[in-house]
Amino acid sequence: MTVPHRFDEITETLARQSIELPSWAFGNSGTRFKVFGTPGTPRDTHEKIADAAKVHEMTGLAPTVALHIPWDDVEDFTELKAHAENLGVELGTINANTFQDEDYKFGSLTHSDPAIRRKAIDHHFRCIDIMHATGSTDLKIWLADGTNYPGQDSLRARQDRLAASLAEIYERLDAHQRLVLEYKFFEPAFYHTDVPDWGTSYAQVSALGDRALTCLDTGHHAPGTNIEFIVMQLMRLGKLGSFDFNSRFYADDDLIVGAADPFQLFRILYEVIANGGLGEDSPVRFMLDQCHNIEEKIPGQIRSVLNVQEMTARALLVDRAALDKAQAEHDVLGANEVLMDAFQTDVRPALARWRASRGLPEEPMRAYADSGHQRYLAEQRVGGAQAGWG
Ligand code: RM4
Ligand code: MN
Repeated sequence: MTVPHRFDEITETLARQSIELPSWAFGNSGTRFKVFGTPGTPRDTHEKIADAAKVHEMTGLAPTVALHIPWDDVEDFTELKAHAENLGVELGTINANTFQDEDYKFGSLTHSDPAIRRKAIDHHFRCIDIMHATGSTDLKIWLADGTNYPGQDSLRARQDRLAASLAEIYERLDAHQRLVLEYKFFEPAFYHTDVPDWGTSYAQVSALGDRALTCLDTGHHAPGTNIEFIVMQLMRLGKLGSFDFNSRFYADDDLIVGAADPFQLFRILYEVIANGGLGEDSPVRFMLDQCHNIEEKIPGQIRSVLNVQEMTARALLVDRAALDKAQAEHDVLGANEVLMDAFQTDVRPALARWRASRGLPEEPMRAYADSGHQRYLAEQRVGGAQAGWG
């Protein structure tokens, strides 16, 4: 065994970790076959934020909530900010949604019609105005743009229009605001996607400037992709801005992070740490991008942030000196063993004790179940339309 660290050597770094929650995780979601409702599901953005705040109260890990516009549109974002702060959380990333409007059938920021491109750019301007009211620093752009059939549109012209649209949006940001461009290799477009991979995102954001970075959604890669390599490369280039964590078995499943492949999550977090991603001035932000189609949503989010925390703790336990030595000696099996020793370490008891020492529930999942809060919400939130996609 090569895990010499004591747990108390890694708690300072662990204490720095925060994981942003997506407001949409608390609304109903589903597949194209069926969206199931759950008793107690929020009816509006205020209730979604209250649920996110509950996750933070239970774990101390999730101090910010990401919003999706227009899903979370409200009249008064200053009031929404105060509502969040009253509950002990802050508003985080603003996600610009340009994928549910009829006009965007053939694209948004890449559209060939200047009027539709204008409308899409203006939507991002509105998101930036919202960021001023909420105090958010990140504008996240994920586009559904792409084509379904070869020849449908010019791949090159779309890329050029995208660059021009992004430049206008970037120009509009303040000096403390960032733009993060997310990539996804397919869906809803099936032949080509306008930002399919990290290289395209990197090329586009590099043309913009220092405050334009890439967002890596762990579910947005083809099966078998070495995601930790991409993490390393983007960090090496100073362009990894944020993560959308989730896990996938087949497509963009948006399941609980660390559920499908805990070892992959470990490998990703190891690269984050090895490249300084948990340092005090790290540009890398952690966010969840998940949906809870059949499980309860608040405990689903609690489980998710705990999975990230547990795997971060294990990745922090890698004996770096032993690893360096084994690598220098080309000790293939020895180096691999150093990594596996950390991965196989059960950090749960130590984390439970540490949580208790910080005034948090030792076992957040159990504490939430025992609190009766889920029943309370089901009784309180009667009537009205439950929030969901759209
Ligand atoms: C996309 C992408 C975005 C998310 C939407 C809901 O696939 O992952 O980050 O905001 O889904
Ligand atoms: Mn995402």
